[in-house]
Amino acid sequence: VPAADAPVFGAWPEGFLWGSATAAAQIEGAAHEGGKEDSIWDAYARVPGAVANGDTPEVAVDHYHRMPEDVAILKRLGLDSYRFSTSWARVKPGDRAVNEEGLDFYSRLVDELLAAGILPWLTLYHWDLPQALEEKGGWANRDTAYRFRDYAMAVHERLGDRVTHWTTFNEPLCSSLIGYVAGEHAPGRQDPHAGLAAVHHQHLAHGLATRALREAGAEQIGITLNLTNALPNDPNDLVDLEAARRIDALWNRMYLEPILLGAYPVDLLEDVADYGLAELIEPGDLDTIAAPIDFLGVNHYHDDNVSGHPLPAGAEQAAEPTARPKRSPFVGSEHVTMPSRGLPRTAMDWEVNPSGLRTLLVRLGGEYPNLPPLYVTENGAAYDDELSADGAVHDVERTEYIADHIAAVHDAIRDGADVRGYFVWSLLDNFEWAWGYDKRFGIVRVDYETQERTIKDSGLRYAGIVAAAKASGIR
Ligand code: GBH
Repeated sequence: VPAADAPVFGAWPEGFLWGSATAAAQIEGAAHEGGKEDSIWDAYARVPGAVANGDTPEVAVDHYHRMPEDVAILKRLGLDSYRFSTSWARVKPGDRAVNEEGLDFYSRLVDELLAAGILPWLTLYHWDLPQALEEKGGWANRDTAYRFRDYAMAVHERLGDRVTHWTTFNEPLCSSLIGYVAGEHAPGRQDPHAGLAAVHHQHLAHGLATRALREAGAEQIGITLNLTNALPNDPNDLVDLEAARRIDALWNRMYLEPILLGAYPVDLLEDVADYGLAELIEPGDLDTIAAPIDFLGVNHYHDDNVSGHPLPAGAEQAAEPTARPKRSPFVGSEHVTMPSRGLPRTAMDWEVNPSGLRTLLVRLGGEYPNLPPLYVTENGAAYDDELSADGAVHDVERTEYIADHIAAVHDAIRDGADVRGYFVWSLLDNFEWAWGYDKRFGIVRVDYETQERTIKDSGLRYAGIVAAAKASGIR
């Protein structure tokens, strides 16, 4: 595959990990096979109007049945690592006994990856809680954190002899505030108290699982956060500066500080004082949450341009994926708006600004002296691409997006950021949550009728960048 003309932006650090990422509910399908029961996404997708076009994760891209073919694609692309998630509802359906048949699937996947020379990078929670646990209160129920630790241990017991890299949560912000407050993701609740309870209980679950995994001998343990640069729309406007502070507190520091410093930010606790976060913290919780981690995963797609003023009349609003009413996910800061900066946008309406990734990666090291090594665990773009008559997918914009962001990562490393790897989101077109199959993020196209896979130009270019980077010598 490698293209000789790919830019490499100079040499890369020794051992820099190149990969691609997916998530169980977005690709596996087989939603009710092999002993798997409903996750909250299976249940939520059945709510009329919840997901665009009434799409569901029932079949997705049939990865459950096509796993060897998908691993062969990773190998063909020359990637070092594959970031995937295990489905809790497949491993412990209804949170009952362990479903060995579910674990068998992940065991085969891990073996297939290792045989292909690809490092498995396993995420335990990418948003698909067993529906049976949601019916007991879901993440708003503190007990769910202890159930998560049990599930993590069940996966480790079966795969711990072969999997070295463990991620507890993917983007807990989304599965708490977007799922329990905005109601735009499963379970579709719109309750700020429940949302902040979900935040704290996911934190606790992360800490409990981190400790238990450590004791069980897991080598590398971390968490993936979706971090953003919260930029004041007008840096000279105090109202915009205050709004940006609030979003930085809620989006970034609400996660970074309990995990890295063992405390919630004081300003955040004030911003959300009406919603009971402080009251949920039990003695010892913050110590548990601050259990040392070996790496921090950073998912970054776009910056957030933040204002405390209403949007100008007639400003174009981002399209809504679904027919359901959506609440603001900005708990305690519901007045905040995100005006356009007039930059180019992807099909998600997200602004493209590669230098934001560089800024973010460099800034984190400056703000947190005990920051562990960073991995960009997701970065990528949705565009409406099509299969051409020549049988290829000429996704020029995605190709540029990926190359420009890789260049930004290289710049960040040159500026001193300790970044050890980069994973493109996503290996395959897939179930894009509330957007269903409308938005394509893959570097490999999937025909949803035939399930045929076609490596897009962006995938070929990425493979070329990886090959050239590896040949470029060591920084
Ligand atoms: C990631 O999250 C996911 O991990 C992945 O599963 C998904 O497919 C991929 O990105 C592409 O969407 O509340 O209106 O301010 C998405 C990143 C960042 C999207 C925060 C929603 C907040 C929107 N998310 N963003 S809003």
